[in-house]
Amino acid sequence: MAAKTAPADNLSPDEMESHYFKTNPQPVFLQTHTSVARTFIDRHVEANRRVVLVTSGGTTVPLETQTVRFIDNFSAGTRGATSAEYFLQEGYAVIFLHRQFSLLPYSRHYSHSTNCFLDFMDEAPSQPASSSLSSTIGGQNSEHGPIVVRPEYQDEMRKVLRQYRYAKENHLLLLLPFTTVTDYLYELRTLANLMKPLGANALFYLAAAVSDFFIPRDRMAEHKIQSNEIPAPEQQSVTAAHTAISPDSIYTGFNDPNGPQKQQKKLIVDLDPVPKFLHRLVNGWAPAGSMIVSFKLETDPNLLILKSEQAIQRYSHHLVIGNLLTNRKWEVVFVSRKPDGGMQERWIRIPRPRGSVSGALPGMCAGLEAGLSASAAAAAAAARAEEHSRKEVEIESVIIPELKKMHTAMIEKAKSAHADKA
Ligand code: 9Z3
Repeated sequence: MAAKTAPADNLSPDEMESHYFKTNPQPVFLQTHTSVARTFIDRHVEANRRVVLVTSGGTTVPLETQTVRFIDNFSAGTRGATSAEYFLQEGYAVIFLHRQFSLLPYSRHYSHSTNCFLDFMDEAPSQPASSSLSSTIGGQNSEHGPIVVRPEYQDEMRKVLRQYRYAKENHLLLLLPFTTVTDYLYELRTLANLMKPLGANALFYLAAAVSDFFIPRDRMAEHKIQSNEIPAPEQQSVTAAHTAISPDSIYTGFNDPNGPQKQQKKLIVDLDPVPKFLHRLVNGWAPAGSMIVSFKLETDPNLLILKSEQAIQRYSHHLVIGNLLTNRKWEVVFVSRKPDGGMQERWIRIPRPRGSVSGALPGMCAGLEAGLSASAAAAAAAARAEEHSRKEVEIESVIIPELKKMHTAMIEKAKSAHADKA
């Protein structure tokens, strides 16, 4: 039997782009994002500041237009959110294009289940009724003490809070959420085009885990996919609108005609490849002279370098940062072209955090602690405090300054080429 060909096969990157964006509708919030991003970028063009677009988190692949079910991936957005903080520290303005509800710069320290924010807080003893503090709580006299940050976390939280406020007050961080892979691609294209006036001051840091497969809109079921036959109209006590759906028109339900008859249908999902838009980003969407860094995720160590090199050869951008799922928090590899055109690789490693399996800091939320005795809970709290005071190195604290150096070299080169021409 002949293999089924995807509609976009044999198309040039330009044709693929126009086919994809013509056939898959844009996100409803694209216009609003465009207008806030334009203001943000204009401000930093004016200040001659470098701007990095950080993409972060996973993308969903909806199975229905009115989406009940979707395919997703593992990414929590740790890499992106952490990197954004280090870019801000290095003086960049950051556009943070992230999967909605994934980790955000700064709040990541307290929002995730491994660092439950409630574990950082306490209720201070109540003040005497005459004190101004207790009388102002909730606008009335209160028997309750104020909620405070526990003493052992004060220093760290103050530091995070100050950095967060600084970024916010100086308009250095723009948060733009997306959900689906198509939303992501629309946003990436729009933002890259808006960034054109930044020229060499623009940097793209593509850390989002973008799905390689999707269902094109013209093949997507409108309504929730049914797992069994919809009763015939005469037996049905639902509205006319529902009876209009014929069981034959349900896209993914399937029963093997040769197999035993079953009540429930199988769900066979037929996905197309998501066109590779890195080529279009490099050769059209992004500003001339900007720096483009993509990530390559693998699970097989034997493929990591090979696939990273392939990406550089295929898309001719500046750097691929390769990482493996299991050790991505303490080991990455920079793969790029040497000046003579050959490939080079450079490993960046940090000490593996103690007692860590996946690289996440071992933490414990109140829910988990509830079953512990008072002394065990106290010991868990003390361990948590120790963990926080022991400064774990984050690999992004090494990656980002390295990228800044490379970006600086590119900007300098662009400037001297410009001066030579003049
Ligand atoms: C990465 O490789 C990121 O480092 C991770 C970060 C997704 C592994 P977490 O969010 O994980 O911190 O949990 N991102 C890029 C993965 C990707 O989809 N790359 C594409 C590919 O490999 C190219 S852009 O084809």
